Amino acid sequence: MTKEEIYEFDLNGYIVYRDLLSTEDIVRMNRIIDADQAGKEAANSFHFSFLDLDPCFLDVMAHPRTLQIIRVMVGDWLRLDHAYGLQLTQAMEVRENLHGGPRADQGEHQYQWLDGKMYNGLIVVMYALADVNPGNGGFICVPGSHKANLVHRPPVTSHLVVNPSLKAGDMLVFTEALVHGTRRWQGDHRRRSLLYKYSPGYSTWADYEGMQKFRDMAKNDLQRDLLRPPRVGGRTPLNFPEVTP
Ligand SMILES: O=C(O)CCC(=O)C(=O)O
Repeated sequence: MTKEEIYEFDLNGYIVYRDLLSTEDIVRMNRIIDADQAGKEAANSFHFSFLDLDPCFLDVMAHPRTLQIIRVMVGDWLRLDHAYGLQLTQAMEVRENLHGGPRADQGEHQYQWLDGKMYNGLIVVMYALADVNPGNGGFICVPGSHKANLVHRPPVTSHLVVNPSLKAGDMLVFTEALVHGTRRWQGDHRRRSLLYKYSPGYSTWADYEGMQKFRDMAKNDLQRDLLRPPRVGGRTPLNFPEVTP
């Protein structure tokens, strides 16, 4: 991360990177998900699972540019905690809400600096597979709330709440220590996002047992290491891949 990017993430608790996924990737992933959901209840469900639908989704988990960024946030032992997709249409009911915030979930949601280094708990990498235009709804947050000194969740309609716009292929990264949530979808098209949630190597938010099956699908050491169970003793850092321009 550049100094400017670190400043932005520190200030707001989230940051958007543009064009992380190519148009071909977006079309392909949407086709795979559509095919999986065709005729199923999942097509109308807010949450969906996708990680085992195609090897391309584990490739995205290990995206070199993404890992380079979240390494700064989570450290050299980072691991994939869990992943799921979110989709919304105007017709879908969604419980509008704000949740998370500093020290939430037994203190797991955390944001701290020590000796010039950033420390985070669960970090969310959200790839947009469809545009989010101004006022569309979907992901919302209270910028800066990851550093708030009071426990408070304003109403979703508060002037403190923002709804970041995204183009398909953009990536929004946020800390779960940020107060964040969802608003009803107002767009004419369907919202669809893939959420990859990464933890420091010593911790887990989700039940690790649910992640074990994905490890068998990993096709290289990096993917296997990203899917390791949490541990401290004797742990080796990830072997981070080169980022090619
Ligand atoms: O993107 C959204 O609508 C909400 C995501 C969220 O609440 C979460 O990742 O915890």
